[in-house]
Amino acid sequence: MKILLYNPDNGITRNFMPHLWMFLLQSLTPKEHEVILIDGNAKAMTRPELVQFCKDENIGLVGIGSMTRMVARAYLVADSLREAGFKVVMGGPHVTECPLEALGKDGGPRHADAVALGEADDYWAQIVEDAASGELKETYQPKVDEKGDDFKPSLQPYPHIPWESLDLEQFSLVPKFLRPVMSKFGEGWGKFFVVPIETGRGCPYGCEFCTVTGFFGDSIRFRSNESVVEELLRLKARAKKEKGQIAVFFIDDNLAINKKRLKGLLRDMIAAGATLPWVAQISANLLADEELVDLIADAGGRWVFIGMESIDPANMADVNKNFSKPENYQAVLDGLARRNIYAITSFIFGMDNDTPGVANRTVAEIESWAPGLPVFGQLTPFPSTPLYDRLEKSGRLTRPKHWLDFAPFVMAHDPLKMTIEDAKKETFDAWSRSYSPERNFEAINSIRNAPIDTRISHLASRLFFRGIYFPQMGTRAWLKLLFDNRKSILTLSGEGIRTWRAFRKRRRLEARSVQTAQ
Ligand code: B12
Ligand code: SF4
Repeated sequence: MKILLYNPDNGITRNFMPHLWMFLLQSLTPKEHEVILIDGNAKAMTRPELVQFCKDENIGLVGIGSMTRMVARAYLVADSLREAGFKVVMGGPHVTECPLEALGKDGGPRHADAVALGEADDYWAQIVEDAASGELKETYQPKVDEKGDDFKPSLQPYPHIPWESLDLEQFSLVPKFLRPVMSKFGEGWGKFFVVPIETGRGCPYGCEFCTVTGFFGDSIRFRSNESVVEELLRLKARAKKEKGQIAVFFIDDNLAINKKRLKGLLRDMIAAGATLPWVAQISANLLADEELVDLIADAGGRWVFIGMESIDPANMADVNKNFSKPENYQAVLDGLARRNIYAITSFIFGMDNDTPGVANRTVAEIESWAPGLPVFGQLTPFPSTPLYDRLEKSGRLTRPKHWLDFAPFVMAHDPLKMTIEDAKKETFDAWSRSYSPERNFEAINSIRNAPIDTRISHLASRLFFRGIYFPQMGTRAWLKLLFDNRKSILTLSGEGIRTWRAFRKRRRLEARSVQTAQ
């Protein structure tokens, strides 16, 4: 049987990083079946095109995964496929939280033939076998222990994802026409992929707005260091072979949740030379450890994603996140910047203690820190979170099923000290001020003593990162962005070319002096 695993597009950006679940389930599929992956963020297809594709390929089962934010799109795709007679199974965080919705058992239309709840690693093969024999059941979920808790996959052993041979073409971030030229730069930039790797699952912190503790559980499971190192080495070999670059996104919710384990892993990575450039999510409270930050730098860590949420301690307490202290943020970022590591700092507006002007106050504070990539969202009640329950009980939800009429940057509940409209304006203000061409130039200038490649990567990340949240899909949007930021780009390009020429000259002289010595 041929299986299509499909991820809906997020309507904002075309390409960034593939979703791990697709590769994982592909690796866990019994060998007699063939799996095709399509990520709508990388390969845009209309619904009729997708239906035609499934007909042409004679697809026997379609698996669709989705976050809450894209679920309305996922349902539309599933509806079209089911109308054309294809069997659809849906999985991922949203359907786990709202299975009745996907199955049409909450009064709405049905979108999926089957739902896969929670972590599907241990039962995916069963779904495939049932579909192949025409006996697909309605609900699949992990086995439970005597207390009724899900058995969680141990991650040891971890499936072999064949990164060395997978077709990653749809995910390359370098446009085709630039590849021949780019492959000549440095060690080669002919292709650039960001690849998701997990080293563990679970988070015990239980922040009020987050689905992770409920979904993955509060006990943490880790892969063995050897299996992570082995996967990294395969990726590194592929990058070298293809004269391209591969960066890794460690998608663990808190890579340093067990500092001793992480230090061990980083030491093993360094010893094995498994040091690709990487980004990871780590909470601020765990980054005060100098030894850990040194190891992160030595092991290839370039960016750390930190859920800072708010600069107001009262807000942090409201969402059960006061283990993360705003007064320590500056020191943490300075410690990272000293090692040429920068942070993606994530903030949430519309929290209960926020008032109009929160964007200006927050951005002013951010601008006084080492530069990073700030991202701004709004407090969103995802289903099955403690936040959702609290707001529902207090009658504050204005759009209880906000995902069915998804509206970017429009809150689904009334904040206490501002309006929904205020929160939208604050969010836009924060984004525009933080990524204006002037601010980009200022940020790059503030790290003028850092190596040129760090500064180029910082600017490129600023230009790219905005596109995860704001539409930046077409060539026109990109050209405009490049034109607006020409001052930063020209300054760095000039310096980059001079450095490259000096490097080539040095190499030629070295080669000549070796020849003379012989
Ligand atoms: C990496 C990541 C991202 C990446 C992008 C996704 C990518 N390309 O991988 C980035 C950083 C861009 C991102 C952004 C956002 N993210 Co995010 N992200 C994650 C993260 C950390 C890891 C995802 C992952 O790969 N997990 C590991 C895999 C193995 O788990 P999984 O995806 O759940 O898959 C398993 C099962 O769910 C199941 N499964 C999944 N799909 C399917 C499909 C089928 C058919 C089947 C059978 C089974 C199945 O099988 C898998 C194996 O067990 C998760 C948290 C987490 N730990 O999962 C949050 C998470 C998915 N993100 C979340 C959110 C809210 C966001 C944002 C909206 C945040 C914001 N406020 O801006 C943005 C959206 C931006 C956008 N425009 O899309 C929430 C989603 C909650 C929800 N109910 O939807 C999560 C759960 C984190 C949280 N704090 O709650 N994210
Ligand atoms: S926000 Fe981060 S730290 Fe808090 S529960 Fe979620 S994953 Fe854990």
